Amino acid sequence: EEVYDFAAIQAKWQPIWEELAPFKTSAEGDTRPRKYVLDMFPYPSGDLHMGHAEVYALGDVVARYWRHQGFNVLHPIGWDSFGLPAENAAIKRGIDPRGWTYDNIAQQKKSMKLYATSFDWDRELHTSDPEYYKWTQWLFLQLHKKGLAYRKDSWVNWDPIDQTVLANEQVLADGTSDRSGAVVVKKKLTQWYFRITDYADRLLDDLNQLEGTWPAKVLNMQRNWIGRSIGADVDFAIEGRTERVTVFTTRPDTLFGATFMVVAPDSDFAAELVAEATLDVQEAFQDYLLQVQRSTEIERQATDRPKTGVFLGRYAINPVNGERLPVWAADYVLADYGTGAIMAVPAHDQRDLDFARAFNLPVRVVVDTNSPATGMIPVITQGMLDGTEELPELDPLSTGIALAGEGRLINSGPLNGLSKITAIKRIIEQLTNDGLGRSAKNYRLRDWLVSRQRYWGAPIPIIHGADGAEIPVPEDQLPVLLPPAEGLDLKPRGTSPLGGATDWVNVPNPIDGTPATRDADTLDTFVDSSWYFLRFLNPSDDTKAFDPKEAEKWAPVDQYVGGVEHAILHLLYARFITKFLFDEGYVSFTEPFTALLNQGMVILDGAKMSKSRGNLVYFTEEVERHGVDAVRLTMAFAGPPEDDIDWADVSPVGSAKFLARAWRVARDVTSAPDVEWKTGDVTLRRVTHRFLADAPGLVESFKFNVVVARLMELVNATRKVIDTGAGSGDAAVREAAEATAMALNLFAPYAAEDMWQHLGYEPCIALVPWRKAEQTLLVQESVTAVVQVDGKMRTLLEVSPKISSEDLEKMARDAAAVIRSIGDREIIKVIVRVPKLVSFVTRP
Ligand code: ANZ
Repeated sequence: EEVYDFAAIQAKWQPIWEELAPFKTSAEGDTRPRKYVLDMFPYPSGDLHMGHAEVYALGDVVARYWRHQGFNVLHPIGWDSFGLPAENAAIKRGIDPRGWTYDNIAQQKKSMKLYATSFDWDRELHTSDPEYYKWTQWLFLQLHKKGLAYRKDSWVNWDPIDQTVLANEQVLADGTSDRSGAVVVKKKLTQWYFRITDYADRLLDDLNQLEGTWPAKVLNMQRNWIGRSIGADVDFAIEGRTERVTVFTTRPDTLFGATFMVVAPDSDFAAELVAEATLDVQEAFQDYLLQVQRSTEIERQATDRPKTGVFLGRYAINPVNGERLPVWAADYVLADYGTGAIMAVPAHDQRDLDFARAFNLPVRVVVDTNSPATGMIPVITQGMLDGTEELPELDPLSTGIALAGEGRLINSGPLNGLSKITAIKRIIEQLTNDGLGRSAKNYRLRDWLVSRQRYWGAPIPIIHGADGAEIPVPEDQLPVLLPPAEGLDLKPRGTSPLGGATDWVNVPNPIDGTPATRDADTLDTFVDSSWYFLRFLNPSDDTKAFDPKEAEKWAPVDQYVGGVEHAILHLLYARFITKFLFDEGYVSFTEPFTALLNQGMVILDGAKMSKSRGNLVYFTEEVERHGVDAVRLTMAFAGPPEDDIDWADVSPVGSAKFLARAWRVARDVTSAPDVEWKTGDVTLRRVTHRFLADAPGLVESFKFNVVVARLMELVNATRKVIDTGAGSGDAAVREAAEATAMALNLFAPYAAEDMWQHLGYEPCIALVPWRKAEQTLLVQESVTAVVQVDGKMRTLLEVSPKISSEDLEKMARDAAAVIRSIGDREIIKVIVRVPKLVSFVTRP
């Protein structure tokens, strides 16, 4: 007897699929509804790993499912192939990053094809191909034209190991680089930025559109990252300075409680103020500044850190009461948030209070939070509530606890007696009228730093004139080709290696032909991936980045699938670029990914897999040992997709056994394809049709593991009929085997195709429409009837939904539990509601 041999089945079908190319997609002349299912594309750092095995298995369930449901499904793949790992590997081994990258791609592609993911390979793209990055450069130029790509000097996050700048998003919570692990330091450099902050409100507000189709966790992460604060800007005069200085506050109601001002030591404003100060102050300030520059932003924002600072010898004037406020420089105020200067209200802000206590500055309470209902009393006792016990002292100066709670305004002139919200409104009105302030918003989000001082990326298409002019490379001269790596020193040293490509760097000024130089930096790879989903629509078009007409047909992406590690960066950038393209009229939608599925990680023994831990499970080994289908099925069966999969807890061996069992069922079918279903075993038919009816909803809500479990039930039920029932010739056996093959195509495409062939059909099963469940077979075989005695439930009966009232009553009377509970009492009334209820009323 023939046995299930996954290797032989893989070897048999792979070339056939290659030839038939069943997943080649076109919108041309196809009237089916369309779906765009996209998996996050891989970074080719080596062969595929188990994380890839998971994401591409799950994404493929979705893509294959919608095809069965009659949709024209676009499911493309490409490579995110620029980036540092290639460059670092190249430096380490003295090879060309290009060669390293494309060798890895070849390997991954081979693995991906073996893995039988249903991609349209005709749309494959590589972000490191000139055909692709030409359009990344084009995108840069469009942003530049609109003033959304600009250069500025600023303090940037500097990775001293990789010798390159990092976006804020690439600095981890502990202040280290997410790439190299180095402690990130600050360095002042001229860098290119994208003005994503112009889009902050829309990036925040449009998240509401994604409620319900994106994981709540991701929506929250995006919201926090953008971090909108609503408040006011207030202008303070500075003694001895003509211009006022503006501070941002979320609590303008506390303006009367301001007792000093603090500026960021690394702000231009601090430098300006200190220039006029005494030499002693200047010296103290310079020492302090050096100390500050050694600390990370995270350290500076830590609340438990002792407060440090320097008095600058200058005074600000509170616009509402004319009070003189000493101006300090302290590192808890950040230069690039708000205006880099704050009014300090120590009574109501904890950091200001800590600072005031450290430097002996005055504290004035202006909000009376002294009421148990709203105050900040640590422990409220019953005595406090009924007034028999005195309220504890709430003086922040002695308790050290700022009064952040709600309450009525005091010590605040015209604001006295008002609630916080009314006071905020009132003071903003007053400041606005007096021209001394206005309502204001601030964001945690910073502009996106896009320039990198590294080789392996898309060159920035700008030429610098001798006069300092920034000249965009004319669009018809794109792409600006990356010069060959040969002969360049790629070792990181803080400036781009491209600077060493003399022939490449020195170019005539496109405007007047005078000597000029190319910008030698390259673009952050997140720029490459911010728009790739559009390039898939016509990846070989060399006349435009993407075709708006194709975008109209396919985009936005209906279902995006990928790891939660991209919850902030990549998604935020893609959302921003989409909004920009919308504003420019290139697309008609404002969100790129309508729905998002985040899969968990594949871990081993509870730990993340990594080379350094030495607990890697290798993709190729698993696939060789268990077969593609078993690995894919295991990924789907492991649990809800968003949970981590511990590879030590799952059983690819079990998956392979199940596949063999399913496959044998198809082998055993002896009836012909045109057999009359109706003649088949009704019990099995019911199981089949229940499965066909339930599976779509389960797949659409990503309960893949439940679908697999139900499929196992179906196979067992089929086996039972073959072995102990009507036998392999029964029509229901064929019907069940066909349904099994069809559903297995979502998870185990090789086994499914082979079964399909054994069942007498031509390839490809992936293109066969989903069988519709027959309503008449969905009627439940049994229902549960409740039997009550004197209102108490005594037993449950499994009965036919068509049972007669008499039969049901008889069954109930005969039930042991009922007999016992009635005893020798008299039944005076019986209520029967078929098929659900029998209720006896008795009397002694
Ligand atoms: C006075 C005040 C009184 C404040 C009070 C708070 C409470 P979020 O919510 O994060 O936006 N602030 C403003 N700019 C700052 C900077 N560059 N570095 C550090 N802190 C800064 O916080 C806004 C509040 O943080 C502002 O409101 C300001 O302190 C401070 F009872 O102003 B507040």
